[in-house]
Amino acid sequence: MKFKNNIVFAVCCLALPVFTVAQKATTRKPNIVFIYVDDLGYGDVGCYGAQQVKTPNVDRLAAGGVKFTDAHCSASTCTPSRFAILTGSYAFRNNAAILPGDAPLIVNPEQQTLPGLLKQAGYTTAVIGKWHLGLGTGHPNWNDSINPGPREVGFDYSFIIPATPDRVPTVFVEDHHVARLDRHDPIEVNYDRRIGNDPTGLDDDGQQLKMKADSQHSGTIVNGVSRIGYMKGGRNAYWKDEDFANVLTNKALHFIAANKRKPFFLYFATPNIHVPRMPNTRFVGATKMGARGDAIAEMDWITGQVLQQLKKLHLINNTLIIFSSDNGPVLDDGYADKAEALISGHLPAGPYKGGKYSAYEGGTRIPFITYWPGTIKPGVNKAMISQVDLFSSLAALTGAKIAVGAAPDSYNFLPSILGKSQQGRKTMIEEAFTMCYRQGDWKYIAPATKIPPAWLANKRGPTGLQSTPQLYNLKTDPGEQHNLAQIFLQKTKELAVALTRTVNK
Ligand code: NG6
Ligand code: CA
Repeated sequence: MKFKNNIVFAVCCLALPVFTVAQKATTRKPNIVFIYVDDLGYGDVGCYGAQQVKTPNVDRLAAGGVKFTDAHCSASTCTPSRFAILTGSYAFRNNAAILPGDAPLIVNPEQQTLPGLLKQAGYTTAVIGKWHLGLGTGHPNWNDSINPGPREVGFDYSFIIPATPDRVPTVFVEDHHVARLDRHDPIEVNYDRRIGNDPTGLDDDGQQLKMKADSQHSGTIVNGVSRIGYMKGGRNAYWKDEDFANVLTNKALHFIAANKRKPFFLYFATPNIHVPRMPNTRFVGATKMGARGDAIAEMDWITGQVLQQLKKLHLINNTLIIFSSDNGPVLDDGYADKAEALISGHLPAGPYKGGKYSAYEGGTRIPFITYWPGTIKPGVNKAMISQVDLFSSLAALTGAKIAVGAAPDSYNFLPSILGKSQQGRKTMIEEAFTMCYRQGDWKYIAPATKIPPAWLANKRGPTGLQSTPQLYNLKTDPGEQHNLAQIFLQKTKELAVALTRTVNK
């Protein structure tokens, strides 16, 4: 009997290491690729109703994955939405608003972040593309080591557009340094006054500009485009807008290949389709909608490149792809690129009202698709979720531990993300230049109390800013046409109180 037991024991011992290795191979943590598009509206891709632009790659993700119909970025502008994803907290908790190109980092390196959390769980992490969360502690010295930045908040590698494509400095920052900077031609940036001798949009004699711009976008001209802000020097480091897709996609594909043997998190924040819209010549004329439509076609190509790379490296069945946008659509965002004139019936926000900057649904209801062949059950999901929930959901996916007090606004909706549930939020905040509060199909828009930036008046879409409360029932009125605040006084009051309670939580 004793002998027999010993044999069993020996066999177990021998078998154990093999079993562990085999199990490890099959339970390897999934890679996570987050494709975060800029200013892409709910109706801007085929799978959400677009007809004038073809998006076969994004449509492929939707057909084989989960297409959410009530998913939201946390705000109707970029910086707040990105802040919420990386921190799991709504941006108002940090007063985060659209940042100039020389602003300090607004994510506290001491706090737990999404990339930091994934790093703890064994992931190699990278951000490639638009950052727009500030760099350094004051105004960065672009000629020196630039920190804190993405590296200090949890990214092992970063190759970024510091703010937006329409803002100076028009250079990429790789880890802590401006890429390709010639030390003999130092960069200087100023957001208050003109510096250097380069022409600005206001000097333009009709010869230098590829596109005319409004007065806010009439700072220093780089690559035939006048920007917000002024800069001098750093010529060797200037980006070429038409090469964004090639340069950034190459970086992303390279990162995937270099990390194919261990779990990675790639936050791929393409600047498409933000202004100035300057797709590569390969995409010019891809649609009849001009630069905006062509930039969407280019964005679809980018998505296809990522998909192909994951397939080629046999990573596709072990990678969760999340595809989304940072705010709703805008046609005229300061440059004369004919986006409005050539719209020809296309509905960038689909059936929803408003778009970028707006408190209406078009501001934050965006495409949101999750894709993971073999694991995700394809379908359409009506759950109400917010991108702020990615923090807790990805922690659940990877077994990472959320620190006490971190990610206060983030909830775990992993089962919905994996297509196994239709469970979403019961309530949600949407941030614009005012605050909105969803409770199921009810939507309350608080009266605007802060004075919005003057340029907002030039945007033609409805902002949703009113001096009195608004209440809509999105089930019967998805286009937010009938303000019910004066009819359902009790409901309006209830939601106003609930919003205040969440804000003060
Ligand atoms: C606005 C800019 C706009 C764009 C936006 C940020 C003006 C008049 N407009 O302030 O062009 O840069 O900020 O876009 O300055 S976002 O997608 O990054 O939020
Ligand atoms: Ca944006």
